[in-house]
Amino acid sequence: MLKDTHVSSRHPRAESIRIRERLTKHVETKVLALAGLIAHGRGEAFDYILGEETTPSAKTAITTAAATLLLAELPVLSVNGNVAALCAEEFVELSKATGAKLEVNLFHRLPGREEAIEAVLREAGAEEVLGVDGSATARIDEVFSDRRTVDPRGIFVADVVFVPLEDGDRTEGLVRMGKRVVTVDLNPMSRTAQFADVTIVDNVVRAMPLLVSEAEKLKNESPEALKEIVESYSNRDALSDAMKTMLERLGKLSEKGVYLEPSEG
Ligand code: PTJ
Repeated sequence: MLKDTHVSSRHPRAESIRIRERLTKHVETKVLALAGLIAHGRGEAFDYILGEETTPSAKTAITTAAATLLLAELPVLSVNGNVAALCAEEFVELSKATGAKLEVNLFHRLPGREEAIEAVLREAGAEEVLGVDGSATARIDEVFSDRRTVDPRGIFVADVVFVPLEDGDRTEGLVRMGKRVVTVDLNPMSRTAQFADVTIVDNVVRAMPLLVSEAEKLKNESPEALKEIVESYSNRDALSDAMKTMLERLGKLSEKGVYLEPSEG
């Protein structure tokens, strides 16, 4: 396991620094692609504007995501470098709570990365990991990156796929294949956020523990009760709420040009 940061917990940005250091160290272990650092920086910028808090509409999306995974016949959680570095334990817990399979699926399939991510998942308690050891032999049509290769026992046949921090090209490909797509993305304008069926606009670090506890809470509910949750949800409204939260926060900040902590704003 990676050591935590040397920065004092009293530093005003201690948590953010701790996450950055974790990601940086995982570049060395090959779990994280270098581009993963850039992707994280983009996410951080949106999180700053959002207020670094889980919004009420993100909470609704989290409940809907849990219900969608629990209703699925063959749910699969797609794991990339960033999410393996940040929340491998929660992915394993979510997989156990919902019966979803874990599949490593990478945008940057560089030598050694699949194995490094599999090791992190196994260390976190995963018993089965798809998409590794040359098992990603199926293809998603019209996806123009390494993400097109998927495991024929996993994403290829899944009815629901959880693809946090995903690129839009494959999200579109999965939707074209008739799958329901659930994502976590701090950018409500990204193609993935726009094309997914359920978009949780939140930091994956905050969203994952909540998603695990929602799945635990809902797993004994009837299919009818779960369907009601899914049917009453509108992803368009969730995206609109996320954009409004950002706009309103920026509106307040811009009145005085002073940064407000989220609780003040
Ligand atoms: O490990 P690999 O090779 O599969 O590559 C993973 C990355 C993330 C590098 C790859 O999928 C990629 O380049 O993704 P994008 O196209 O940059 O999209 C990532 C999205 O996730 C962006 O919209 C970011 O704003 C968002 N994001 C970044 N960090 C977080 C986040 N959303 C939620 N929580 C975060 N911590």
